[in-house]
Amino acid sequence: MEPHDNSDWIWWKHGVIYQIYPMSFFDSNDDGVGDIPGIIAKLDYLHGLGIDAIWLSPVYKSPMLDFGYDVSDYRQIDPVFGTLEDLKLLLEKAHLLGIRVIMDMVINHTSDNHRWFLESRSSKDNPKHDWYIWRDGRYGGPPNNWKSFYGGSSWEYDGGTNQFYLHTFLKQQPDLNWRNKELRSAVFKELVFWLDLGVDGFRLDAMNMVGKQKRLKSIPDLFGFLFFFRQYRKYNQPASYKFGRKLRNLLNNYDDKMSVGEIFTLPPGDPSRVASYLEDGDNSIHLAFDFSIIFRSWNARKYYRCIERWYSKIPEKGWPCNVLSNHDLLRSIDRFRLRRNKEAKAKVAATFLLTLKGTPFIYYGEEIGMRNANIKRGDIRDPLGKRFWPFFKGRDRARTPMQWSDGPEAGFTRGKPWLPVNHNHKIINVIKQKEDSTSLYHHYETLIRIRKEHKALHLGEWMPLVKGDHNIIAYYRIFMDEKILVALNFSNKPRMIHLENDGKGTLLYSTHRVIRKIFKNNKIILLPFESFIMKMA
Ligand code: ISL
Repeated sequence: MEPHDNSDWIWWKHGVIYQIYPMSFFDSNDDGVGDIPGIIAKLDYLHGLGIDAIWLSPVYKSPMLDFGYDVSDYRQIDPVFGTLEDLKLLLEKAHLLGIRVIMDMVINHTSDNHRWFLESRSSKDNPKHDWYIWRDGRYGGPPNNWKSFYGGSSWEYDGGTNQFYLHTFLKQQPDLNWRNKELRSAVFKELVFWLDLGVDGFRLDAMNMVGKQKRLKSIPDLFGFLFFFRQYRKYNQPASYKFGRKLRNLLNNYDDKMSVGEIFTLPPGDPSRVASYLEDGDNSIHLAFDFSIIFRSWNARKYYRCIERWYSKIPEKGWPCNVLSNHDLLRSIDRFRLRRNKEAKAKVAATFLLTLKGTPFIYYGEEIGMRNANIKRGDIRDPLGKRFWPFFKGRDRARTPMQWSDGPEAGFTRGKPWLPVNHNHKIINVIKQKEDSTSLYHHYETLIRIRKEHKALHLGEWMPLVKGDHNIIAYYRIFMDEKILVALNFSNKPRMIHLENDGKGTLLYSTHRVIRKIFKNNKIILLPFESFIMKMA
C-alpha cells in the first residue's frame, strides 16, 4: 500500500470512498454484465478521480434474485463477475494504486440456495436447523402477521419440515438466526476468510436487522405502511449492537480495516438511531450511514439543519460519514427539485458532500451526473420494481450501466447490457466530461484533491457561519491554524454573505471565478449556484 505522506491520515476517516455496483461498472467479456476484470480495467480512472477506496456491492455466488444481496456462498465469486483469482488481482492492483477495497457483507440473510439453508430445511433435527428462524404455523397460517419489507407475509411455508421460516426481504432470502452461537461463529469465519485474503473492510448490509425480539409476536394491525413502523420495533435489538462490537474487536486485530453499517431505519432518516451504532467508539463499527439528507428538498436551510442534527447525534468517539446516493435510492441529481439547473445544483451538493466533516461516499456515475433512467416495464430486473410497478418502478433506474462514452452501449459492453443503457449517454459520459474543464467530473476531481491537500478539510472541525438561510450555507473547517471557508449558494440569484473578520484569504476553488485574492469590507457576493472555498489568511 502506498504510504501517505500525512501522518494524521486515517484512510476510512479522511479518504473518499466510491461505491461500485459491479454489474453495471464495466464489462470485460462482452456478456453484458460488469465484472471484476472490468473494475481492474478502470482502476486508472478511479485513481485519476482521486478516490481512496472502493466498496463493491456483492460479488459472491448468488442466484441474483436480489442481484447479489442473496448470497449462496460467501467464499466464492459468482462466475458472472469472474473468479476468486480475479478478486485477488483486483486487491493487488488496487492496493498498488493506494486504493482499498471494501466488500459488501450480507449478514441478515442468505439465499435459499445457500448450503446452510439447504441443510437447515432438510429436517428439524439437522444441526443447522436452528441457523435460520423457524416456527410452527398458527391456526393453519403463518406464525404471526409480520410482513416482508419486499411484499407479502414475512413467513414462507416449507412442506418438508411443516414449518415456516422468516424472511425480512424476499422469500428467497431467509433470515439467519443470530441467537444461535454456531451460526454466529460460522458467519465470523466467513469474515475472517475475506480479511485474511486482504480486503480492507466491510459494508454491512441491513446490519441492524440481525437483532430480533425473542418472541415473534403478532403486531396490532395498522393501516398500510404504518404497520411496518410497528414491526420495525421488533428488529434493531441488542444483538445488532453486539454484532457491531464483536466485529470491531475482530477488525482491531488487523491493521487498518474498517466497517460501515447500513442501518435500515423507520421512519427513514433517523440519525439518532444510526449514531447509536457508533456509541462505543473503538469498540463499535467505524461508520454508519444516515440517509436523512435524501428526504430533504433543495433548500440550504434544510440541508444545514439536517447535517447539524446528524453531527449533534454523533457520539464523542464516533466519526460521521456522508452520502447522497446508493444502489437502493434514486440518483441524487434527479432529486434536486425543479427541473432546471440540475447540474449546477449537483455541483453545490458535491461541494457540500466533499467539504463536510465525515467520510464522503460517492455512488458510481454520480461524478458525471448520471440520471435515473426510464426503464420499460418489460426490462425491469429489480424484484421490487416488478412487484410494485407502477407505484414504485424499482431501483434499476439508478443502476444502469456506467456511461463511459457516447459510443454503442455507452462503452460499457460490446454485448447486450443486462439493463438498458440510459439514452442520454450521448450527452452524459466520462469522455465528454473529461474534455470539459467545467464539467461535474472535474468538479469532483478538484474537490477530492483539495480535500486531500488540506487537513482542515479532511480532519478539521466544522463550524457553521450561515445557519438558517434558505439560500446559503457557509461554514468553516478548522484544523490548528488552518481555517477554510466553504460558502454555497443554493439559489439562482446572487447572494451576499458577511464574514466575521476582514475577509482576507486565498481562493482555493470557485465554480465561478478565478481571481485568487478577493474582497473587501467583510462581504462576498456569491454568484448563482456558486461553490466558494477560501483559505483564510
Ligand atoms: O431498497 C430499499 C427500499 O427501496 C431499502 O429499504 C432496502 O431494502 C434496505 O435499505 C436494505 O437494503 C439492503 O438489503 C436488501 C437489498 O435489497 C438492498 O439492495 C440492500 O442495500 C436486502 O438484502
